[in-house]
Amino acid sequence: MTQSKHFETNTIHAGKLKDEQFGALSTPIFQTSTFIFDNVQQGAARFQGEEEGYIYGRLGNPTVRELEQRMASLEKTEDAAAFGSGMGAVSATLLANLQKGDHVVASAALYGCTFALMNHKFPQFGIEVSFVDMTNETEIREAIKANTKVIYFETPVNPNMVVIDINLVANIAKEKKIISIIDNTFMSPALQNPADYGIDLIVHSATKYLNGHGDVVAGITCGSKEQIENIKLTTLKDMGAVISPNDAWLIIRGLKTLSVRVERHCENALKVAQFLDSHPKVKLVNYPGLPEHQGFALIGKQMRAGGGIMAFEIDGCFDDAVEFMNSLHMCSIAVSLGDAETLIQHPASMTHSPYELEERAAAGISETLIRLSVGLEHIDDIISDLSGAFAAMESRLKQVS
Ligand code: LCS
Repeated sequence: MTQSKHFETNTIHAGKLKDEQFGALSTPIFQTSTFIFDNVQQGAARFQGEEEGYIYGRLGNPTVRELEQRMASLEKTEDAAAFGSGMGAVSATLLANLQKGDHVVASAALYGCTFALMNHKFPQFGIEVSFVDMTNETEIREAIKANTKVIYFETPVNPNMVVIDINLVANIAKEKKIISIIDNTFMSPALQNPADYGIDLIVHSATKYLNGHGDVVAGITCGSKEQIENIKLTTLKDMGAVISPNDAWLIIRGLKTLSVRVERHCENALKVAQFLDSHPKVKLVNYPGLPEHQGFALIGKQMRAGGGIMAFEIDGCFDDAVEFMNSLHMCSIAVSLGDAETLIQHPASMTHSPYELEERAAAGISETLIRLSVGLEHIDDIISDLSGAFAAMESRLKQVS
């Protein structure tokens, strides 16, 4: 099927490979490590790129190819490459575009392992990184140097939910002829299409909304044919963060319900944010769907809704935050996000522990910040669990004092 103008239809049909042999509705899982050649000449021709066809599981697989085509269609890019993890996608995409002596401008606040890769590993390879506040145009422009090759950011930022203006970053990158890379994990293509603004490469942790069921770790990069070919022939092929066909199939299945899931995530999250915002024990709520949020004005422009994730601070100390989280019954204390289950975590001690204390402070990640990925349970049950945990925290505090 050709591309529809409707996202919901595309999540189900666009990029699907037709099963010519049996007409299977659901994509077959080609659970194979290698592919048989008819003869030596055919094997040689495939290795030389003179004949199309599969060679070996690390170089390509039909089930994986379908996932890639589906994601390229949803992100409105020419092509895509799938990986065995989001970090596989992030590292392979960056390293395919960087070499010794290059410079990167990156957002000061990033997912913890992306930050660790750039801050701890890249200097060992002679790649320099400047971390800036990407909401500040002057700071971005001042950080760009003659050897800047890549500009890298997430929006909303994990975990503090700051929203960065995609159009602004894309325009600076185009003007300065720098490759722009965005991590679109938090919004997913259901809510945000960075390609509309001319962003060059879009990476995802497919572990999150794309799969949506908490049973796969995977990643995807979407971009031009030329860029994806470069990644596939260098850092994917030679570093090997390959996805399994079975995991690719689970994500294809997850994608079919992406738009309905994300719609409900957003609906529930807005109600949870409003509840937290009005709770006396909550100091602040960072949710882009609330009118007072710094990124609210970009809703309806670069993002279609506020998403399913928020960060908030309890009016109290670190121990109070711990007490609150330990008093929850239904919400699970777990890292990851975008699953059917409501997940709650403490960035300073969990996902963002690769940051030093001062680095966290500079990135706006306080010690009492809590991140909540609102799930698909009934809204009354989510709010009742949060409400009960606040009550338990308060009664414990009264006993202690
Ligand atoms: N990018 C973002 C924005 C992420 O949140 C994550 C993982 C990754 C990349 C890496 O993806 P992975 O390799 O795990 O598939 N974020 C996590 C989080 O916030 N909690 O647990 C993992």
